[in-house]
Amino acid sequence: MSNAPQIAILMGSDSDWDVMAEAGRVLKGFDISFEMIVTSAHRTPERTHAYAKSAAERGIKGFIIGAGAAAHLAGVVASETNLPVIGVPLSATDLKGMDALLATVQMPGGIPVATMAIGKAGAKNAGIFAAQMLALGDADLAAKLVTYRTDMAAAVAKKNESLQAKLADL
Ligand code: RP5
Repeated sequence: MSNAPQIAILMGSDSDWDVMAEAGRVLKGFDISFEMIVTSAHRTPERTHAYAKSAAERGIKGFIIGAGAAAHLAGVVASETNLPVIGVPLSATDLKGMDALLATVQMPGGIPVATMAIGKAGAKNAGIFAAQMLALGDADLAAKLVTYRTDMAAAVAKKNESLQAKLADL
């Protein structure tokens, strides 16, 4: 992994860590350098704006942003940068992520946030999506993504074999 971070993973609170770690795991698996910080659209607005504004000049190529509740973090960052922003809505209230999903996905025309599923699947897919973006200019990474799919298909085939064995024993 090279030292300069290519992807910035942001989360609104340390309570988001368990889910957002999924995105970090995926990036690590593809040897993509990243940094991960807690910053909040509402609780630390100035820091969030400054971070978003300065990211491109530091070599960041895209954001993965998770937040729960009235999740404005991804949209606020997107408003300050032309780098691609991937949003991950998180379940943090009694509304179980539907609040964050709508706040993240319903961006006004002109400021896109590529919104993933709520929770761990969304964080995982955010990591893969970031890898797919970077792979457009990186043949080695593109090859790793092909292998990732092949391995996934092999794992499913293996699960089916186990299931067929259980079925035979019914
Ligand atoms: C959001 O509020 C965070 O992203 C988190 O999901 C949620 C709750 O934050 P805490 O009260 O746990 O710090 O801003």
